[in-house]
Amino acid sequence: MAEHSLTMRNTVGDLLRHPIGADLIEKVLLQMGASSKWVDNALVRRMRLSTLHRLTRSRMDVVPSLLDMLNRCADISRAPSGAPVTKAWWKEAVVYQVYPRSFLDTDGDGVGDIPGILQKLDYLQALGVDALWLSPVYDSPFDDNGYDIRDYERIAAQFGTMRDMERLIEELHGRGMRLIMDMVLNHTSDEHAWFAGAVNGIEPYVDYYISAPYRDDTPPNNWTSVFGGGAWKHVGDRWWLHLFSPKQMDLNWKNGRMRSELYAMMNRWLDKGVDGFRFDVINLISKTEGLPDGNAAIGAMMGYTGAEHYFFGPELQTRLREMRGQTYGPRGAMSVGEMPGVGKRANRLLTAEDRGQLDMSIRFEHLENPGKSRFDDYAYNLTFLKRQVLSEADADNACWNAWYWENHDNPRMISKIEKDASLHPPLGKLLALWLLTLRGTPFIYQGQELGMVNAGFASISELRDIESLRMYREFCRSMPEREAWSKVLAGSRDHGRVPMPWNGGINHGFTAGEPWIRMGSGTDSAERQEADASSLLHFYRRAIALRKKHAALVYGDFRCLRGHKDTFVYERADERECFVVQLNLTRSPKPLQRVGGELLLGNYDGEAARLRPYEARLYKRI
Ligand code: ISL
Repeated sequence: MAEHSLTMRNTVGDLLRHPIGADLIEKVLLQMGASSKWVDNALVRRMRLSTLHRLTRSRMDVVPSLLDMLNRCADISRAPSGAPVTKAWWKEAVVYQVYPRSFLDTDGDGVGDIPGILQKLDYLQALGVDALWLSPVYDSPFDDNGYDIRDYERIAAQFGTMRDMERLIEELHGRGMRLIMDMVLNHTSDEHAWFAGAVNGIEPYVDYYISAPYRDDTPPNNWTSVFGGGAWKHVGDRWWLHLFSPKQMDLNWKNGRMRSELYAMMNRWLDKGVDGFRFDVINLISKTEGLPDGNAAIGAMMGYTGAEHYFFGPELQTRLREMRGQTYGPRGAMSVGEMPGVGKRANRLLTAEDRGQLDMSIRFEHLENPGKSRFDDYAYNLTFLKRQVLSEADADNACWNAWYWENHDNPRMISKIEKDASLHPPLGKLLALWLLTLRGTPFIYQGQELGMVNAGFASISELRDIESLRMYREFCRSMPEREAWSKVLAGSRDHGRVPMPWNGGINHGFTAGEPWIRMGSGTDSAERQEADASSLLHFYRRAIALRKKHAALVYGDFRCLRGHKDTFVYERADERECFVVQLNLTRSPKPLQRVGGELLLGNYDGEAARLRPYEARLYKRI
């Protein structure tokens, strides 16, 4: 957009007025562990970009790439809305993510299945959740556990049949619950019929994927894969792009016929009754025209090269609008987009109600402390999470957040924060109360309600995840094996993927066969927690029930109250009721605020003069 076009003659202040520019600067400062105050300085703001370039070029040559990137962004003007919050079922819902492979196996093949989910609907209903998000169950060669789809309209045999799927939808609806399907639309498996057509030069499929002619062994550009290694695979007479594994081929969203086929497929799922979609890495679908090289310094910072050419691509918003209009929008189904790299301001462009794109997003900024990555072994400090929640709290009313602490791509949150297992029970409850009293839709990941912790893997042979295996190989090239293992162990997605512990039986009741991945360690089973009124499972039920009973906990305003820096005290209030949440974010006692009111829920028995380790309390003001 012309009014936003930036040149080297512009200033740092101009950069900060650009929504994506401001997001990126915030990200870079965080990554460097530097304070955001740095850019509040008037002198810095007045500095010309040419000067910034001269000063930083030798260490981090990013300014020209950044300008190009920002000048490619379209449709970025947004007047503040301030519109009142509209009501919607998905704002009131508590979503529960099922990772079907590891939920419950009913046929003894060691892999969870849809009949297993059907068997546990009573459990889920008793927990109080309203909607299930199902990680992919489509036909797949399972190179990336189903995020590599071979056929969008078949159910993988190991998970069951289409009839099982239809029963799941019926049973959920019969209970007043809903189903959200995971849609992986940035890429398909290389075993998808379209890709077979493409590599054989059959029209119209060649143009369904992103490719370039093969001339020699130099790939079309320097992009690397998020999972390590190059991002191009040579098949036949062409190079094909894969931002993830070499079996996950990026679709070409510039091709209208391909898009129509995707939309028609989604509409057939909606016809079956699904209530919404979780879109996998949906912000990656539009790539810079001409696929230019990525900036090396940005690549080094991100861990993979090229991201500035696709994390907020030129046609992203147009495509999201088009998809909404032609599929779920007119039917009132909900959408939540997984969007790595998208910051607060970009998120507003993509999820504000009046912009007709996505309803909510799954973002990443809160997952790691400043300067840390998932593969660093460190103790996560919860005061950072408080900062992130506060920074989202001023998002305008027409944007609705999705909040989550865990999913199938991350280690377990309790383990990231605290090594001392004796503190895990209060910590698990603090995380529950926090999540369920925020403004935004809470997403609970399976096993979180049981306080599952990291799996305690003993060696690389126990890991199954393609990302872990590829990153391990990559790390081993530049560091001793022991160090590589400790990085992979810190960040492996498999921690979140070990099976659910249902009871005290063989394989904790998950399977009668050999589980596809080893069982976790040290978590109380659902059966034992069911019998113990003081368990985390019961605590989740109570917290969910309170959220459902009191609209102020869903739609009410959020206000942070003054308190100690290591505590988080906030209010949720509407015109009828007011609640106060008080959290001790650390393992040592902290001052208690006298808030008055009735204690509705807490993670310790009785009252104490100070907040105990990870103590969490919910009061209702009278
Ligand atoms: O940000 C990341 C790497 O630095 C990753 O977390 C990545 O963006 C994220 O894993 C994307 O996740 C989704 O798409 C992947 C799939 O493997 C994940 O399971 C899925 O959630 C590719 O489809």
